[in-house]
Amino acid sequence: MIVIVTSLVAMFLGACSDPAVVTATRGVRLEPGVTYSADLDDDGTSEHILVDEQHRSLLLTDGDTCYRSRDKWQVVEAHLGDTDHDGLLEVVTLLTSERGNHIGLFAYFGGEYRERLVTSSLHPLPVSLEVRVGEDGGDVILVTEESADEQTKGTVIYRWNGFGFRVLDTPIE
Ligand SMILES: [Ca+2]
Ligand SMILES: [Ca+2]
Repeated sequence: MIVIVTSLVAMFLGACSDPAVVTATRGVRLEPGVTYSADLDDDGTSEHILVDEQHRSLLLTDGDTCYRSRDKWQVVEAHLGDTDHDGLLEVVTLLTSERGNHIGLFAYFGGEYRERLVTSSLHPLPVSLEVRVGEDGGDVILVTEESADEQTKGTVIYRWNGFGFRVLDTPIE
C-alpha cells in the first residue's frame, strides 16, 4: 500500500504568516481575518498586515520582525492610507478601549513598526471611519460620529496638521 503523506505543517508555522494574501492599496478597508500585503516602509518589499479576528489586535510582519498592537486596544476598523502625509502608507484604525473610542495610526516610523499616534478617547463617539483623498490630494480621515441624541450620525474630516489631526467641520454625503 502506498501512503502519501501531505505535510500541512507549513500552514501552521508562524503566527504572523498566512498563505492567502491579498494585495492592499491606498484607501482600502482591511477586513479582519484577511492577511494583506503592502509596502509600509517603502523598501520595495511588501509587509503583511492582519487584524486578528479573535483578539482584534493588529499584526504587522516584515520578514522576521512582527509588531502586535497592545492588548488594551481592540481594532474596530482598519484602512490603509497616508494620512500623516510622510509618503509612507500606514494602517489607519478606529480603536476601542475601556476608555472609549480612539483613532490610531500604526506605521513604520522612526526606524520601526509602532503606534504612530493614538488619540485620547474622542467625543462625540466615533463609530466608523474611512480614508478619503482630500482637496489637496493628501489623504484625510472621514469619521462618522454618533450625535448627542444617539439617533442621528454626522461626519467630520480629520486632516493632518503636521503633528496631529485637526477636525474640519465639513459634512460630506
Ligand atoms: Ca517593505
Ligand atoms: Ca504616512
